[in-house]
Amino acid sequence: MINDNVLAIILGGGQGSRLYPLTKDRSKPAVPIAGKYRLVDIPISNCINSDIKRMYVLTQFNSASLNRHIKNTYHFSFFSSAFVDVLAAEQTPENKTWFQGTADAVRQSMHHFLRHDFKYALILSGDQLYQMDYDEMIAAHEKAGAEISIATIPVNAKEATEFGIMKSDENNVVTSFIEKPDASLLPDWTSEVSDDMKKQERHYLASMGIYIFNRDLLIELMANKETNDFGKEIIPQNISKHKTLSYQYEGYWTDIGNIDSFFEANLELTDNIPRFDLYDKRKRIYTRARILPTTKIAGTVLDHAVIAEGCIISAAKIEKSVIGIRSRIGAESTVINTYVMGSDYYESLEEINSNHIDILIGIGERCFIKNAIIDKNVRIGDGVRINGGPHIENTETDTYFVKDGIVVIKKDAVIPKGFVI
Ligand code: ADQ
Ligand code: ADP
Repeated sequence: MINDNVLAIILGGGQGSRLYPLTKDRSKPAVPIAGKYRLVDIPISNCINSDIKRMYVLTQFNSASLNRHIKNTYHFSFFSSAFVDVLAAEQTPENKTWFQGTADAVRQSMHHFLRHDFKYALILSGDQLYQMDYDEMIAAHEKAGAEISIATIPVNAKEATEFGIMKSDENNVVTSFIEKPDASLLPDWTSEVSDDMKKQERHYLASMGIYIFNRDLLIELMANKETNDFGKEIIPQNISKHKTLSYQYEGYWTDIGNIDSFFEANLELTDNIPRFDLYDKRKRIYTRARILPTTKIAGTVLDHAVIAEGCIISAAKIEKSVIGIRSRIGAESTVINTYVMGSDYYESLEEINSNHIDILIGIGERCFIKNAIIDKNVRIGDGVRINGGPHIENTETDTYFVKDGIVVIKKDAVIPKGFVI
């Protein structure tokens, strides 16, 4: 089934580099998560599960890995109108610059969207982890006769300063909105929330950055070239002019737009009952079907490990870690609190011999790795010690980057034998 009324627009990331260095060589939607997926698989899967099958992904730059991933993953029937298309910021005679903000990204791509019939544009963020049925939100939007809808979630005071916060009336119509309020303003912005939310001290109604706009209104708003951002300009300027509905959601939702939250969200998948459920067949998360061999493990103590396909593991111990596709981890190595993204390819014996490769792709023998993110195709020599944690200062070298105690080994980096971080 396809919901022909809706066109989805996924905001795939601006110039902002909060996920650096994971976004050094790839666009944000292509960042690998959860061992075998990429960030963009989350909103795309939510759309597919909600029968919304016409999607555009807006991104600041074209990356080969994103295009390959989309092309190789989302094949729809030849006879269907379904598609996922990547639109990278492009220079045209009218637009000489990159996207200036979320609304500018939408504005610059309007000519692509308007080729399609749709009643509602569903605008989604590309850096959030959640499983939501957009159908229900669209039904609420239609029932209320709204022109704009915003998905909202109750948050606590600490989080409230990082989001758009709003108030609504008894019909859930938004009456006021403030983007990322200063902590001193918060006392004026509490809302009536459910008992469950009260118990968790989640008194503020935050925007999830998920919007529905009626087609005609979107065309009208995009004609104003002065406004470049939804949260800072479009939403606050229009709630009093156009009926704006708050669609409240209380399920699991987390923003994974920076290294710290990205790291936590990945490691949380190793919990006994993770809040993000990859095993729910009604809310399936899709990704590329790679036809990889099974994972082979020898002599390893595994404790809360999530391990993807195609790995060859002889480590001593893996604890609270996510191990991505095609990972190789050598004997007597220990990996704790770490997200190993894995590799894009296996090295053949001929390649190793003919290229005189000294340090193989993956993690060598007798290594100790804790509190780290190991990006794709990294070569870690034998006896390397990476001990992340609050004791290390933020720093950057050619091969690694430390942010808030998390050590990120950059894509394709080579860490020599015995190196210590
Ligand atoms: P932020 O997340 O801070 O707040 P923003 O940085 O604009 O807003 O990002 C929104 C989404 O758009 C992200 O997925 C981002 O990667 C993407 N994006 C940003 N600039 C882009 C560009 N130029 N081109 C393409 N994509 C771009 C917003 C709202 C808040 C709300 C939070 C919820 O402004 O009101 O509470 O989202 O996370
Ligand atoms: P996946 O979806 O499996 O992560 P990608 O398509 O993003 O895969 O990445 C795999 C890429 O790695 C392919 O483009 C493949 O051509 C490339 N690749 C394969 N072998 C090698 C190699 N020896 N060196 C560098 N890149 C390789």
